[in-house]
Amino acid sequence: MSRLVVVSNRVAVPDPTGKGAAGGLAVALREAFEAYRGIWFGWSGKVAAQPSTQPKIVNRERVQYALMDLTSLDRQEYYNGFANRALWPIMHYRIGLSEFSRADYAGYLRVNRSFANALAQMVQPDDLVWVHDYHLIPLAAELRALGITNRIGYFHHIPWPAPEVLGTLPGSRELLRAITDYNLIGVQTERDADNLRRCLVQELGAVHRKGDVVELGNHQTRVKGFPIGIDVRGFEQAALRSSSHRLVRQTTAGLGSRRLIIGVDRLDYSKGIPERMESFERFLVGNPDQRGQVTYLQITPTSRSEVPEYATLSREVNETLGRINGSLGEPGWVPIHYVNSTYPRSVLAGLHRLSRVGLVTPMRDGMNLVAKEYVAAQNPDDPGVLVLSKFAGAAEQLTDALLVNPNDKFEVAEAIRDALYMGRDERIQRWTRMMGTIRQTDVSWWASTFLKDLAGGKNAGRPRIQVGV
Ligand code: GDG
Repeated sequence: MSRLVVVSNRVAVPDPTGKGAAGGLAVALREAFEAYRGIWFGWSGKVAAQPSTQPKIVNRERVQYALMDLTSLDRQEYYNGFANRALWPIMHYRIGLSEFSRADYAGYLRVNRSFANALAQMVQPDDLVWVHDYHLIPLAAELRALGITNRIGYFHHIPWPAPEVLGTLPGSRELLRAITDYNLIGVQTERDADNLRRCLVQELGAVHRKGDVVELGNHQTRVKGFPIGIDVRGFEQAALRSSSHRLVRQTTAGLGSRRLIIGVDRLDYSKGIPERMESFERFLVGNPDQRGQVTYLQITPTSRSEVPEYATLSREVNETLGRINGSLGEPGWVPIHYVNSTYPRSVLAGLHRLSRVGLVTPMRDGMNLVAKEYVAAQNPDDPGVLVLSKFAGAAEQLTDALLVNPNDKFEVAEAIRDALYMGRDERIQRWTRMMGTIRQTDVSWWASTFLKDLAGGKNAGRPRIQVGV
């Protein structure tokens, strides 16, 4: 049977006690390793004086974790630089925030090449290789240059923008050429798939054949939507058990008769946190009877703090928060509670279940797992209402949420009001339909669908056109 070789920027090695907060991708890929033996290869998260030429191996059950150290220059150029300051903003349609530097781009290519050199020595002829996310777009091209002919798949977790947007990034044509070295490219939504196919056609002169097939010169690749899911049962159970958790009990007691509105997001400008706070402000201004009746809790672990745009965002959020709480708060009532800590998954699930409204209003998002987690955590007899940005990938599936344009504060404020006033029957109907979708397309469905497609695809090796195809 084929082995599975997963490659991602960071590798989640389980701690030996089996505890530890597992992120979405870690859960997804561990499920994939239930069906396959294999290797998980990537950055250890450590910085060393010399870059690794060979990975450090950690064996845990069926999986071999292969960990590469980076130098601080690698981290600066590849990770903080090209991946997070140039690619991330462009992919989220924020051309003005994208900081391109030739040195960073060279560092990005250098790390991809050094990963490929180390990985090529470990890959066996029948292995299925599955590469994750925007840090590693050129990896397949580097592996092909070393003679690796295995099936290689890529999953892009963040949005893929329209050609007019991607085209503003220097080096984007080279990235597009490199991405065609994958046999199968997975994106979150049909909109992303359409954008990527249009990029390949418009920028490289590729031809879009039937369905998901794109042909460039003498080879073909496939671009297809595979909406990522969550561990639905795990989240449901965590939410059910959570009421006894100290933090959840304290929050319940502190709320009294007030209703809770919740937001959970990494501190990232794509998530629309200051914009969301201003929408909540608009709601309070337009509905003075609701002052003192609702509390908005925003949980926001800090992220990428070495990237300057994130420090700016942090200041902006704090200023917005201070202004709103200062102008609308009253003795005994703070409208917005803002916390930067990271909570265990069980606590998050419990807080979601307590909340009458889940506010998920990113300016752009690949999928947004929090939207699905909010739905999964609800009490089926008295579920809360999801207010969801139409620019989150999740909006393609969760059409029973209250869909909003996060740029329109009046529209979001109105949706908050509608959510708070929605009757129980309608809440149950909407929730039941969303939960059905979430269950059908959970995380194991996602991983197994992608891998089946990659393993069963016609064109093995460098995706060349086969005679007669
Ligand atoms: C990228 C794409 C795509 C958050 N705070 C805490 C915590 N979290 C967890 C959430 C959720 C995860 O982090 C965040 O996932 P998202 O999907 O919302 O967003 P990104 O981190 O930007 O992820 C995104 C995703 O990849 C998967 O493909 O959906 O579009 O941008 O699971 O619950 N978890 C814990 N404590 C916290 O305080 N334990």
